[in-house]
Amino acid sequence: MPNTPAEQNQSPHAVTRKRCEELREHGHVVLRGVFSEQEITGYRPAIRDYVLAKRAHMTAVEQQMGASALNTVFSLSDAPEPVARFVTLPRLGEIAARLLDVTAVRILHFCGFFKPGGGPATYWHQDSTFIPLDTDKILSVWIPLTEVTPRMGGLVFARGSHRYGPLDPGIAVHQFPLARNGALAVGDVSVHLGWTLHASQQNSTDTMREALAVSYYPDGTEIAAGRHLPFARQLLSDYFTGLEPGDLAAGEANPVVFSAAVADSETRDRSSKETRV
Ligand SMILES: O=C(O)CCC(=O)C(=O)O
Repeated sequence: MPNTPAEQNQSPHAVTRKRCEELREHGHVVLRGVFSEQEITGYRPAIRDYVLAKRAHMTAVEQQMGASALNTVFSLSDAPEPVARFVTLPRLGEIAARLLDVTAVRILHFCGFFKPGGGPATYWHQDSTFIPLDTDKILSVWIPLTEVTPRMGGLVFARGSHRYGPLDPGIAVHQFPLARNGALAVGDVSVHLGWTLHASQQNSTDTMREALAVSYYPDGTEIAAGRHLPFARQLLSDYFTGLEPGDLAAGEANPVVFSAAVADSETRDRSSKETRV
């Protein structure tokens, strides 16, 4: 997927060692200023049109909540070019790789979470319960397309819950301190791990809360056996078509979006060209 040289060369300055430790300890972290306001504003119309078209396939209840487990497939194969370019940005991939402490990541999937004004809370869940991959290293970057104020249905996390694998949400939600993101400015992102128990709050404003989440896993991960929840089955058929448990999760819908080896060799090429000039 072509990215402009400026986008490829952006360094994920927001990922400091402190932020990595925070993610490891809490299971979620906010990164400020990953994008400029101008960048998000530039991508927003294309993302918005795409997500709104996908919303038409949701039930009325799902539309109100701003999420669907089964009725919407977001795919690089039908995403318009600016949307595909945004979700495959190496900058986001590098953030995911650094936070997961791996050398290369693939996109798992991406999803629009548009919660209209008055929309209800989204139920507590752990993303990894729905993901048919043999790894605990799943990470989602939740990217607001507009400012999100605390009353607009921000994410809320059961802090530290990622350390315990699958949990019963109804019980576990009372066993961990709850942490809310608070206000996010345009350009900030919220990151959580696959096992972090989380929900989103009611949108008690009259403004649509617009967000896009992109999820990643380490290159080299295999398809897992034995997790058969409906959403996991849908992920298998829509995103890992034809792959079986034990196969490398490396289909066309899941490109490598960041590889440290490729980034290093590009940096070497650039500096040798500069030396020659
Ligand atoms: O944005 C929301 O309302 C829910 C998002 C979510 O559950 C996720 O990003 O995993």
